[in-house]
Amino acid sequence: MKALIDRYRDFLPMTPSTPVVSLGEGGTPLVPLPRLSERLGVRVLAKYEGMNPTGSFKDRGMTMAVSKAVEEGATAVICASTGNTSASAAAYAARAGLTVAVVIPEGKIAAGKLAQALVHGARVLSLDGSFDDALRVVRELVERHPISLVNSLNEYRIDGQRTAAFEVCDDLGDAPDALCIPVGNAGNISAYWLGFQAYREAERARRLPRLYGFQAAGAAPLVEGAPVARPETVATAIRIGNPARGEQALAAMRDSGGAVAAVTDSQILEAYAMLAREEGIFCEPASAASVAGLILRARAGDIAPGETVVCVLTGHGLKDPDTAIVNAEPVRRLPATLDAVEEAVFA
Ligand code: AN7
Repeated sequence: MKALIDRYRDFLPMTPSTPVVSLGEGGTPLVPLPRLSERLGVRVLAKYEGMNPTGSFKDRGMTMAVSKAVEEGATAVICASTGNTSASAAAYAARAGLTVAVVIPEGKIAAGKLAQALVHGARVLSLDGSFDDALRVVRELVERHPISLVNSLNEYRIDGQRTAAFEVCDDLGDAPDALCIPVGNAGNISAYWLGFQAYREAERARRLPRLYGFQAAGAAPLVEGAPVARPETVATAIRIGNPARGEQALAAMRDSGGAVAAVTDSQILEAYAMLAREEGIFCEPASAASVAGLILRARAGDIAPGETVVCVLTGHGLKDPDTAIVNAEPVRRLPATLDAVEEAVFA
């Protein structure tokens, strides 16, 4: 295992005394999507971030943030989270021997993510409020106590998450024409943009991609131009009404020649089911917003025929088994007889 930090050490703010807290993150596959590519007349690839150790892209930033927290002498870390950050923080804190508390919005975190935070021994605090309320509280708390905040406000998180852009360029030999990505708190899209820029400056890529960010229609503050007080979407990972890095993300999209747009829950679930059934890829609903968004962009003529587009599938489908089951055909119950099974299989 080569730690992500060691693979891209030249691009990261490591010192000789920074410990490497790693679970084997990064190195995720760039999977071609042949059926979708054919349908859209575009070369589409998925950056399958669900293949990270805790099942989401958060591990790229968490390996950096927790390594730096240890270097700086922290004994505890905390985050607000819609689920994936808490799962990742819990795992990396366990690995480093740190105490961890995670603050989540009541009832709105997917079952797999909650299980992860609990199994790794995090103190899980569920607030009667939204993610935005949780983030506000933890930001105030870390002002008062020597505890390290590992939300994407933490610059080390962003430093680490830039490595996804490096990997995309390394795999393709250059940056793609466009990158489609879900946007919640807007850290990841900001990190990709910084990553693509750093790689071009280092002459490891020749060009920059257009960045297209997608929010869920019920939680689309960057599209509406104002915070959303009560965000709602089936894509609970991006159920965020006041993104901390909203301005930075808008600038990235604008400067890259891309744009931000909203996708409805039904468009998200359609893309989610299509990826699973036609491409064999199980991602969580928030991740499918990137593909739902690409379909909109391609139909609007924003993607030229033959262009190479990378969709970031930010988290694994197993994170949210309830959404998978509720939106699929029901399981058929049968008596334990050959006749019944034969009839059901071949019907
Ligand atoms: C699967 O875990 O904000 O725009 O607290 O879990 O960088 O926030 C998760 C975000 C996309 C959005 N896809 O990324 C959290 C959290 C998945 C996510 C996003 C998240 P950002």
